[in-house]
Parts: sequence; C-alpha cells; structure tokens
Amino acid sequence: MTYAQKLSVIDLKVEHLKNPMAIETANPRFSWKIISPIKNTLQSSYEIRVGKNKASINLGKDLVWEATVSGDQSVLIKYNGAALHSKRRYFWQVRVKDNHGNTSAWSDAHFFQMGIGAMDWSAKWIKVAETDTSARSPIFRKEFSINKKLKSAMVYVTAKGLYEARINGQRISDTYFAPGWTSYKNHLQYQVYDVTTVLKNGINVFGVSLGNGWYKGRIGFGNQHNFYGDTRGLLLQLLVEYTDGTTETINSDESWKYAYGPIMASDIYDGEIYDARMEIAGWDNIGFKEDNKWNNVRIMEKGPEKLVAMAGPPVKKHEQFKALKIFKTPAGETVVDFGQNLVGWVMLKAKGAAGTKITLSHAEVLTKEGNFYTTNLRSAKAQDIYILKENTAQIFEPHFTFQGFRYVKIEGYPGELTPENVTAVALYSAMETTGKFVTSNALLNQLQHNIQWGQKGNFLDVPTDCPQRDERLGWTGDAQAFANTAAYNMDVSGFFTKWLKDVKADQLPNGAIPHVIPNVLGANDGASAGWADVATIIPWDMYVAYGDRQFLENQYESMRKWVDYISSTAKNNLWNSGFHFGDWLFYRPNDDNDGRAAVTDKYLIAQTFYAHSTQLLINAANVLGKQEDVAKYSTLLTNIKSAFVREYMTPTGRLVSGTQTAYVLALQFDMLPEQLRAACADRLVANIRDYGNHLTTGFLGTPYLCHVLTRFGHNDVAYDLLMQESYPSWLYPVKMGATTIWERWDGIKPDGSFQTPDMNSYNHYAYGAIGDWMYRTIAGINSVADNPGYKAVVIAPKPNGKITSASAELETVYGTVKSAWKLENGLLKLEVSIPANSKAKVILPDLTREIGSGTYYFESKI
Ligand code: RAM
Repeated sequence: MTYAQKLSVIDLKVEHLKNPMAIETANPRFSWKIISPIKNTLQSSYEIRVGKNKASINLGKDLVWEATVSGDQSVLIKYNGAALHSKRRYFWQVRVKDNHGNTSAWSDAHFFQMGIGAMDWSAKWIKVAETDTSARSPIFRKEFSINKKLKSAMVYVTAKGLYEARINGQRISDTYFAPGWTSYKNHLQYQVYDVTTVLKNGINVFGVSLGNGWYKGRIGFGNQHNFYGDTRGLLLQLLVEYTDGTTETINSDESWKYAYGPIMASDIYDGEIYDARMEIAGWDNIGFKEDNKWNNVRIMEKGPEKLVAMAGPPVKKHEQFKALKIFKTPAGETVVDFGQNLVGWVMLKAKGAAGTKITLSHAEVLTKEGNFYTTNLRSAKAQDIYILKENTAQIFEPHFTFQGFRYVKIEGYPGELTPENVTAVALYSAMETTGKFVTSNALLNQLQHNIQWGQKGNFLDVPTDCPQRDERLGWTGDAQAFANTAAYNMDVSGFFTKWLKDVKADQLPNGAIPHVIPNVLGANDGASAGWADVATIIPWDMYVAYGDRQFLENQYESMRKWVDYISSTAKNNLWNSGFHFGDWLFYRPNDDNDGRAAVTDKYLIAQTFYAHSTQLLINAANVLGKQEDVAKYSTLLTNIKSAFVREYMTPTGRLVSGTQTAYVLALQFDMLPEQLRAACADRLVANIRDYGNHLTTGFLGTPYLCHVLTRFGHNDVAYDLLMQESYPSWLYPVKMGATTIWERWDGIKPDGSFQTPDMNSYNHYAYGAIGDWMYRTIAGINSVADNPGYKAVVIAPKPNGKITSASAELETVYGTVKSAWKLENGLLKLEVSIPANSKAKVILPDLTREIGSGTYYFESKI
C-alpha cells in the first residue's frame, strides 16, 4: 500500500506495461494511479503531454500531444496526437486535478518506444550452411565498429527456435526463452533491447546462440519434432543513432560466421547437455581471431509468419532456493531437496578433472520409501548433464530448457556436494504480484502459497497445464478454469493479451478452438466443452479484471465464431455431439459398486457451456454496442436453456446426472427455471453431505462449486468443503506436504502410494481455481462487470467461524484495494481501503455502505 503526503500520480503504464520497448498500435493507451491523503478523492481532470525529448518535456517543448481533459478516466486513455513514428522513443507525463481542488505535481517522465514496422526490417534471416540436423547449438558471430558518439543503440532480434544474444561477452538482457512461444506460423515475436550503454567506441561483437525450443524441439505427443520448422534461424538488426544525427544499421546477413558451441543438445522436455571442453574461449568477444576458420552462414527464406512486437511480459529469473537438505536416499542416490516444487533450473558450481560428467535429474516427489521418483515425467528426460573441462571452478546452468522439480538427483559430482554448490532458480513470465491473501488458518495459507506457485510454474510465456512431463502445453480448459484466480494473484493483463492472440490465430476456420494453444496437436482436435470455451471466458474475465475493452474488441469475432460453431453442430439447440473431456479428473474411487463415482453426462456439461459462452458473447456485444447481436444471441440463449430443461431435467428439477458438477454448472449458468433453483441447490448440498462434506468435482465443476453454494445461501457448506482435510479436498494435498497444486485430488494417496504415472503432475493449477472464491468471498474483493477494472468495487466478505481472520490486498489498475477482517466478541471487524479514483460498496451481514477512496473501519454482526 502506498501512502501519500499529497495528491500524486504514480505507476505510469502504456498498454499495461511500464516503459514498453515496442508498441505496435498507432494509438497506445496510457494509465496511471493516483494517490491522495484525502478520502473520497476522484480525478476531476488530467493534463497529459507526450514529447520527443525527455529533457524538454518538462518545458512543454517538442510535444506531439498535449491535452487537458476533464473527467475521472485515468486508465487506458488513447493517444490522440500527431502520428507516432516507428522505432522512436517518446516521453510522457501527467498531472491531475482532484474533486477537492488539489493539483498534483507533474509525474516523472516515462517513455514508450514504437515497434519496428514490417518495412523497416532490412536484416536477413541467417542459418547454418548444412541441413540443420545437429543437436548442438550453433553460435553466430559478427564484429562491427562504432566510431562516433552514440545517441542510442537498439537491437531488434528474433529467432526460429530460442536465442541467447550477447555483445562483447555479456548477455544483452535478462530475458530467457526469447522470442517466446506463439503460433509461429502466424506470428513470431521480436524483442527490442537498449544497448546504448553496452556498446564501446571501436570494435564490438555480437555472439548469438540458438536452441531448438518449441519451434524445432520435441513438443506435443508422439515424439514430435520440427513442428514449426526444421531449421533454426536468427534475425537481428541493430539500429544506431549518433549524436551528430547520422544513423547506421548492423544486420544479420551473409557476412556472419558460425560454429558449434558447448551446448551439445538442448530440448525443453529432455534437458541440456553442456560439454565445457567444447567451449571456445573468447568466441563472443573482441580479439577472437579463429573465426577465420568458422563457416559462413547461409541466408534463409523468410517464412509466412508476421513479425510482431512482444505483447506480454518476458520470462525472467525470480526466486532462488538454497538446498534445504542434501541426503542419500535408501537406494543410495544423492538428492537435494529445495523445499519447493518450482519451475526453472539448478545452478551448479563444480570443479574437477576434465571429462568428469555430472548428471542432474529432476523430480517433484519422493516415493513413500524416500526414493527419487521420475516415472510421472513419462518420457521427458528432464536431465541436465555437464561435462567439465580441466580443473577450473565453473558455474553451470542450462540455456534452452527448464524443469519442474523440488528434488534433484546429482550423479558424478566431484568431491563433496555442499549447499553452496547448488541453487535452484525459478523462471517465469515477469508479472507483477498483485494479490496477497492471508488468514488465521495455516493450512489455508499454505493452499494460497500452493496456488501462487502453481501459477508461477505454469505461466512461463504461455499458460500450461504442467511444467515437468512431456507435455507442458497451453491446455485451454485449464487456462479458463484458472484465469480469474490468476488475475488476483498477478498482473496477467499482458500475459493473456499475448496468449489470446494465439487463441484467435489458431482457431480453426470453422470456429472450433483446439485443445491446446498454441496448437501443436493437429487440426482435428477441437471444440471440447469447457476447453474451447476459453475463447469467450478469458476475454470476458480479463475485461472485468482490468476494465480493458480491447480484450473484447480484439476477440469479439473469435468469440462469435466459437458460439456459431457450436450452433452449427447443435441439433434442436442441443449441443450433444462430438468429443468432450467432460468433468476431467472428477472423483472416481476404485471400488465403484455403489455408484459413488461422480460421473456427469458430457453432453449435459456441453449444454451448460454452450449457454455460458452465449451469455458472455451477449455481454461482450452489449459492451461494444452491438445491439443486433445482443438481440440475436439472447434469443439463442433462451432456446439453449429451454433445450437443457427439456433434455436434462425432470419437472421437479432433478438433473439426469445427480452429481455436484451437474447441479453446480446448471445453477452457475442459470440454466434452470428460477422457482426450481433453491431446491436444486438443496440437492447439491445433500450430495455434498452424502459424501461426508467432500467435493467430487473435476476440472469443470470445481471452479464454480463454492461460488454456487455461497450464492444460494449455503456459504457454510462452501467453508466445510474448503476446510475439509481428507481426500478429496483442497487441503488434502496440503496435509500431504504439497507445495503446489496437484493435477489430481489424490496424486499421492493416503497410504503414500502414487496415482497412475500416466498422468500425474504435482504442478497443475486447475484446482487452484478456488483462489477466486477465496479472494471474492472470504476476503470479499469483487470487481463489478458494469463498472469493470475495479472502478467500482464490491467489498462483501462472508466470514465463517472456521477462520477468525482474513486479509487480502489487491493491486488493481487504480491502486491497492484492501479488505481485512477479524471476528472478535461475536462481531465482524472490517478494515477496507479503496484507492483514489475508485469507489466501493461495502456489504456486510447487517449493513451496506457506499464509500469513496480511503481507509474505513466497520463493525457488523456476523
Ligand atoms: C491432460 C492434462 C490437462 C488436461 C487434458 C485434458 O493432458 O490433465 O490438464 O486439460 O489432459
């Protein structure tokens, strides 16, 4: 929480990003936050100026846009000045007036840089001369001179595969896994790095290595390689501006040289082999003469892909973990425990005789006997191998692979392995942490921790189902289930802006949406209910969380095509055909004599998602003012619901599948006649009680389960489920020592044995979707769809005696929203903070208040 002495403007962003380096739109949008020591503060007007020079912007000189606008809009204001030029950096600042008559100082100047236009690429794609079949990483090299005083130097770079770019022996950025994973055949991202302070006067050198990555490496099922292409390539353009006004361009072209470096093999699933004996000393620095023996590169044909600016946050290194314990397992293996299931890699320090081979294998769990267990990684080797050169201490880390692990088995380490020699590093997309959630219950706090780590581990450039086995794909069902929770924990606006472009790009011409995005499973796989509905669900969720209409504008056609696709396959308004995953991984006990398995009819599920997607399309059409579509799809929605009632419900409101998921989806999506809903909710409760207060839901029912219970007056049952510690429940894995969310409710069974290794990930965020209910209902922080992005907040905590306090903070686009309560002497005591330029409605059991910004305290009967 930021406290202010006086009215000020902070956190300036352009297109959700701080000082972005490559803006693609002609009218970028500006956002800022306002802080004020006075309650009920609203912006009454703003002044904005955008100029070419940082030094003169304060003087109001060299401006391209200057505007004074009344009103309280402070988020996503569209640029409306002179045409912006590609590659150019612009500076901007704002000051605001408030409703109390105060004026802030001008904010610090921030910048944004325009991307490089398609016509401005003069670099050529380069590749190795031979057929690109070597597992080794090629390294490319080029010297160039800087002979005048530099004003600025920007490198634009991308690759087919993954690249690591260096200048004069140093990595040019702390971004990893660039250019990121997109639907490469449609669009390929480039990155921009400011190297003005890196370049020296005189000779400089580029050194770039390439890895297979998602582009050419193993991806998807069935040992599939070369999915996007069989040849790695590099495209690099350095644009230099001198202080005398002249410019120069250094391009990847036929003058570059290449060789093969010490990365002997590298693959996302299998890991990396690095042979230090193959290092070429000085290859990426000046003064290296042996490149006269290197090969000349070949020029590569440009592909069909469009080069686009990076839309989401880059992958970076984050937390580091020291070894908690180094021990010998009963099987006699040396294993390091880092105490946290995480995604990234291990940095290893080693020194030994040349040729010493050290193997690092990764695992998420140990067997009940305490042995190292990798069967659930299936065919992913997930192994990093380092081969030492003569006796010098070296620090190793992989380049083009990542692993999901808590434990690392180390073989062949020379000498004694001590904690100083091994450090685990987490890597994930650099999203700002926005949510904090703490209660009086330690297990619940661990659950929140596990949800956050499930997110960190699976938000590595695309939202994946799991980060460790031979899969790691952008499963759409998982992503839609978790998106709301994700938007509480971290700022995922940029992350999903990027990924939704791929949803749109990989949507099939008939409107079906593949199971995974980017789609590497083939064009026939598509349109599973609850998976494909990602097309409507995430754009809407992001609109509500960030108040950004562009999520709807950009995706509207894709949303509409998806709903039209369902309609085209439906008969009499029933979506009852095609393949569906159904309520994936629902409760399915082994001994099923009494019909305890909670199997929900897949077409019943499909019908509810047909309605849900149609409703979201109507919502989007309303926001965008498409009244014809509102009318058209509202009629469709009525028909979908009638068809549901006809086909799946008895006249008294019993559903053909009497499962929790069936009742949850029917109630959540308003499928049932109003007068029957309460009775249906009672049936849901009876079912839960019958299972001894256990949930039986899978991927599709789980996200809505507690929401439905709370909405229909059974908040106590929602808490019973949440606080349940025995299988199946959210806290069961916590009790079993989980540090992330598991794919299955019983990934480890009560007797310590494992579920089937065919599909048993210990880092799978889908069931973490309960986080949304925890923020919304326990802490009570809600965005309002008709005033989205927390411009209006509803604070409505619904406590329950099972926990005595809860506190959450959410960094919204307006600033920090806080809701913290405790139960004391039979009273609910609540502290609420609302950021300036926002407002809230506080709803407690015995009071309702409208408040403006500021901090407030309330007491209410429980
Ligand atoms: C498996 C994973 C994934 C799920 C699909 C249907 O690959 O469990 O999370 O979405 O199946």
